Amino acid sequence: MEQTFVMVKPDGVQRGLVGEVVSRLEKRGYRLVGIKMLQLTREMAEAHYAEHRGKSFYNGLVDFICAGPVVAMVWEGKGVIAGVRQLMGATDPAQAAAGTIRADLAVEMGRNVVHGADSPASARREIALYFRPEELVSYRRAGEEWLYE
Ligand code: D4T
Repeated sequence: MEQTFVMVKPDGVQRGLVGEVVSRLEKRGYRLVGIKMLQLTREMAEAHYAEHRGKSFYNGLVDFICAGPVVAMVWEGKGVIAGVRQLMGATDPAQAAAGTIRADLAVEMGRNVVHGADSPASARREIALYFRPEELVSYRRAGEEWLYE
């Protein structure tokens, strides 16, 4: 089954939105297979956002993601990478579709509550950055026969 990496960013943790984010993914039917709270070091943040190094917003982004604890998660499900991106909405909350996490819970791009991997390669890279294989569990959620045809 496809897996993706999701993070509740420091703003989401401080604003008490961890449960809300988890709840939206759970209700869609995705399976939570790994979760941990951690304080990112600068080194981890730079590895996470390596693709943005050199961009104007990079330093602010690294400062922000290290500004408080985050919740890192691995979610599993059919089409979960694209599905989570859809539930999150556009990077800029002002452009995000109504009903998405970012449209409903955020105002500005630099405080957009949640991160989700944007491709299978990013998902693999990010999962490996935050989790050892033995930290992920394999199980089936009750009622999956009512979710999948
Ligand atoms: P993340 O990676 O946080 O899930 O966001 P996206 O995948 O939706 O968007 P991204 O990689 O393009 O941006 C990463 C992160 O940088 C912030 N950002 C982005 C910013 O502060 N200013 C900007 O101009 C851009 C493009 C927001 C998300």
